[in-house]
Amino acid sequence: EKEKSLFHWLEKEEVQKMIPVRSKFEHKGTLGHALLIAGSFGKMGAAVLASKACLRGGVGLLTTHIPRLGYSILQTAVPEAMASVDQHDSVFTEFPKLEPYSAIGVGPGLDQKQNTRKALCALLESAKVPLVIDADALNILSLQKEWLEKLPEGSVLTPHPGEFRRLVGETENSYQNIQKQLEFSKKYRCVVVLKGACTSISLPDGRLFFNSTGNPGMATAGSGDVLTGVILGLLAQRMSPEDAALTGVFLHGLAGDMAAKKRSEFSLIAGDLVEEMGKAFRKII
Ligand code: NPW
Ligand code: AMP
Ligand code: MG
Repeated sequence: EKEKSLFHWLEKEEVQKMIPVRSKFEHKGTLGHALLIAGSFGKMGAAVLASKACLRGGVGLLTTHIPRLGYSILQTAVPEAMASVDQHDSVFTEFPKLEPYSAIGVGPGLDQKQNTRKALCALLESAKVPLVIDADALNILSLQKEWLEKLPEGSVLTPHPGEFRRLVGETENSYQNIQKQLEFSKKYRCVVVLKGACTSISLPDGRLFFNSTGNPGMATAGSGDVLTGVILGLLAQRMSPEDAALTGVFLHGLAGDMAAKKRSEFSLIAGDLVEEMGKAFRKII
C-alpha cells in the first residue's frame, strides 16, 4: 500500500474539492445552526467580527451568546444573528440548551474568570457536537489541562503562537512546534490550527498542512476572531472538522490577500476580511 505523506501544501485545488455542493432546495434549516459564545466587557468587537464571519461562511442560522451588556451591540452590529443573553452583565457564565446546534464556537473576547472557567467545563461535558476553541477558551484549557480529555471528538483548536506555548509549553524551534502540534492532534483527536505567517493545520490522522494564502496585513486586531467565525460557519454546515479547518484557513488568507490588494497591507483591518470573504469563495467555487 502506498504510504500517505505527512506534509502537504494547502492550495486551491485541494480546497475546491471540499466545498459542498448546494442543492436548489436547501433552506436555512438544512444549512446548520451555529452557536458562538464570545465577547465580554471591552471585547464585544471579537463577538461581532466572529459572528459576521460565521454568517459569511454560509451557515443557515447563527445564535451568538453574549453577556447582558453586549445585547444591543450584537443586535445592532449583526442583525442576522440571534442573541442568547447570559445572566451575567459582563462575562460568560452559562449557555443555552445545546440541542439545536450543529457546531459550537467558544473563546473570542471571553475572559478567564472563575465563573467563565466553570461554564466552559460544563460546556465541554455537555456538548455532543464539535467545538471550535479559540483565545481565552484555549487559555483556560492551558490552566486546566485535565479538561482537554473532555474535548468532543473532531473539535478544532485555533491557537496563535502565544496561546500554543501556554497549551504545550516552551519549544526550541518551529520543527519542535510542529512535532508538538501533531502529537496534540493525535492524543486529543482534534484538529489544531497553529496560526501565524505560515499557518499549519494538523489532523488526528497524522497529516499536516501548510497554508499558502495570507500576508502580514493580517497581523491586525481581530484577525483571528474572523478565522474562528469562518471555521465555525463551515463546521456547522456539517463539513468534516478537517475540511472546515482547512477550507476556513485557506479562505481567510485569500480574503486577506484580496483585502491587501485593495487597501494595502498597512490599512487592512479585520472587518475587511469579512467584507472580502464572498470574493474569496468566488475564487474557489
Ligand atoms: P509574545 O509577545 O511573543 O510573548 P494574547 P490577544 C503572542 C480578543 N480580541 N507570533 C505574543 O506573545 C481575543 O479574541 C478582541 C508570535 C503576543 O504578545 C482574545 O480574547 C478584539 N507570537 C483577547 O482579545 C480585538 C504571537 O501572544 C501574545 C503571535 C486577547 O487576545 C483584539 C498576545 O496574545 C483581540 O482579537 C505570532 N503570530 N501572535 C476586539 N476588538 O474585541 C500572538 N503572539 O495575550 O493571548 O492576546 O491575542 O490579543
Ligand atoms: P489572532 O492572533 O488570534 O488575532 O490571529 C491572527 C490571524 O492573522 C491568524 O489567522 C494568523 O494566521 C494571521 N496572521 C497574523 N500575522 C500574519 C502574517 N504575518 N502573515 C499571514 N497571516 C498572518
Ligand atoms: Mg485571537
